[in-house]
Amino acid sequence: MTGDAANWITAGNNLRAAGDGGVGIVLVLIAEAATAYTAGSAGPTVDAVAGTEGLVVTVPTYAEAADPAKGHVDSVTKAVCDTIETIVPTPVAPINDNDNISTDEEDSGPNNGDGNNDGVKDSEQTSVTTAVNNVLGAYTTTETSGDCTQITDVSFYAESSLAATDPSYDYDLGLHGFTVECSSTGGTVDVTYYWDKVYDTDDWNYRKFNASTNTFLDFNDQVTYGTVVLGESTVTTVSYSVTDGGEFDGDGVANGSILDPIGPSEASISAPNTGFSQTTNITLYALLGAGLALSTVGLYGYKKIKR
Ligand SMILES: [Ca+2]
Ligand SMILES: [Ca+2]
Ligand SMILES: [Ca+2]
Ligand SMILES: [Ca+2]
Repeated sequence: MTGDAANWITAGNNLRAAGDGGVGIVLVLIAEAATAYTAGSAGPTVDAVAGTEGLVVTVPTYAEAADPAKGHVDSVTKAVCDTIETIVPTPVAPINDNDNISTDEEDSGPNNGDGNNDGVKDSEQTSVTTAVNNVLGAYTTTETSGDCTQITDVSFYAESSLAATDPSYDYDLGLHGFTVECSSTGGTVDVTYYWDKVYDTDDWNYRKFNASTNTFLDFNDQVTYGTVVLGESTVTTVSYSVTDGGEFDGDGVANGSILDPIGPSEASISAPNTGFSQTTNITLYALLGAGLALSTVGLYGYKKIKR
């Protein structure tokens, strides 16, 4: 401060007290201006334009205000940038939730892109993924919680596309699956899968495909069915848990990641696999029929010969 300290204090305090907040105004006072301001000049009311966020730097001379070594230039530059950000917010870059489903696809899903109805767009949630189930031709949503909440992929499979098919069960609605990363090895994920509409689950029998052994496991006693209202529609949900490295982890290893192909099945129309395929059975019936016809003809011929 120089001998004009009182002027500086008055000017600075007036500026700080001015305005109603909100937008920051940056002012640099130099001695002459401060003196003029407090000398009774009615002048424009700088108070009116200086917000409470305003930066007031008081220096005795222009030279000092401009002297980089004094740091005023840096502080004013920073304040200007902060002010500009306040006035013109930086566009928010789309959040990459790393679930391998585009923001556009998730935002196009049911309930305005909030397929699990938690008030947050699924495109902004690593733990929630809405995607087109290409077996159904409809959107479905996968929601994870617990130890594993970074979904890295979701997939949908026709049974015929798997490395093995289930001999005793059919999966008319396909299977749904995901890969999720866990916060620790051996973690457990709690999953809720949101179907596209309400289904009659009475005959459903959820089974799990283990990709490491190419076998299907009965999973129905592990799942809980429910319904949820999504906007104007109601959908079936299925909830269950899977532990990394456990029996139902599709990759079969405790490695901090869970693989989960699963789906509702119904028992095949044909009898459980006995070694005969359905085609074989039909052929067998045809042969039996032919045999019956032959024996009738034989019997008739026998009778004819005898007569
Ligand atoms: Ca996404
Ligand atoms: Ca959501
Ligand atoms: Ca997401
Ligand atoms: Ca695993």
